[in-house]
This record gives sequence, C-alpha cells and structure tokens, in this order.
Amino acid sequence: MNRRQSLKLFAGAAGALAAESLFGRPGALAQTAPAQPAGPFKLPPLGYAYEALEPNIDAQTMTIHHQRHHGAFITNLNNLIGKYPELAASASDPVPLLSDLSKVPLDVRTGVRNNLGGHWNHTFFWELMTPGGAKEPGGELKSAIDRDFKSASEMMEKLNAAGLGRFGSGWAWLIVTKDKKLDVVNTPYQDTPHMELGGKPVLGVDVWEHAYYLKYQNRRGDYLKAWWNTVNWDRAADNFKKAMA
Ligand code: MN3
Repeated sequence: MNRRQSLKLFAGAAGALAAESLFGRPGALAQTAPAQPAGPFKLPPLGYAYEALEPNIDAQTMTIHHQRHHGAFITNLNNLIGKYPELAASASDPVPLLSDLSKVPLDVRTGVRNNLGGHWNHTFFWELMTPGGAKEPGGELKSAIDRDFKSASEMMEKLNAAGLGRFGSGWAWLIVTKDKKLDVVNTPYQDTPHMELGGKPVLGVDVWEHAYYLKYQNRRGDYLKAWWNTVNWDRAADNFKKAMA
C-alpha cells in the first residue's frame, strides 16, 4: 500500500466513524425508522434523496424530519381513527376537514388539528422543495408577486421576517387570500392557512427547531436564507394556479 492509498483508507475509516457517532452505528437510523403503521394514512415518499438538498438542508435533518416527525403524525392519525372513524375520509384529502375543524368532536379536535395539520403541512413542504430547481418565480405567479410585493426579493424578505417573527414553533407562508391577493402570514404549531385564515398556500416553510437545529442551531435566519435555494418554483406556480381557480 502506498501513502496515497493508506490516506484514502484512513479518510474512509474517519468517515465511517463520523457516521457512527451521528447515528449510533452505520445504517442504524434506517433500521430503527418506525415501521409503517396500519391504516389509511401513509407517510408519503420524499420524491428525492435525503441528501439531495445538501448543503442547504442536511441529510440527517431530512431523515429525522421525514421518518420520525412526519411519521409520528401518520401513526397518531391512524390511532385517532379508533375514536373518530370519519377521519379516515381525510386520508385522500385533508383540506375539507382542516378548513372546518368545528366538524370534529371536541375530545379529538386538538389531536386532529395537530396531526392532520402536521401531515398536510409536511406533505406540502416536501413537494415544495427540489434539488436544482428554478431560482425564481415565473409566469403568472411572478406577475402576482410583483403586483402585491413590488418584487420577488421583497416578498422573500417579508416571508423571512414572518418566519423569524413566529415565536416558538410554527410555519411561515405565502398565501392567496379569500379576495385573491397574495399575502405573507405565519401560523403557530401545525396550524395550516386553511384554518382560521381561509387562505390557500403557495409557499410554506417549517420554522420548528427540528427543521434546522442540527445544522443551524439558533440561527433560524440563516436557515431561512438557505431554504430559498431549495424551492421548487414550478410547484409553487402550480399551487398558485390551483389557489386562483
Ligand atoms: Mn416539521
């Protein structure tokens, strides 16, 4: 073995050790991912690899966020069906129930709000991100952003401010309001814009600490800036079109 080969071998061993310290042992995270629970609610696939959004969002954060956090909403929803069987109808489309939570019996309403909201929010969020997407909005969405915010960069600053301004856990959104204008809002916990606001989301970003803490720690603003590099503007344009229909 020459020096170059031995250095390579060493780098590989160090990498394996680093992975081991992060995950306990190599592959442990995948092996201990919670089993898919039985029931109508399913964890939707990401549509890209856990590392695909690096360096903006790291693979470990994506893995835990998708498998554990989103996975927990799925488990909880399938468990809630025992107490509230009508909930099964929301597996194919959660929006009607999210838009009118008063239909949900009081003893399960908070559970439905948090878990169905969380399921909807995260599904929306995964689909809104992509590796190597367009860098800015186009078409009708761009015209509407220019009309309601002057420019995409002003809208992005407002959305960053809404994310930073959400005390504790929640989400920041670009929505189409009931009067078909674009607006930036934030919501607490797993509330969706369909709830009290009656808004239809075009963009949404998770500002719970679990979405960024491993890489950014307390620097939520840095996470928000980096997050824009992951936005799937084609998906945002589709969201806008549906919201305006
Ligand atoms: Mn989350």
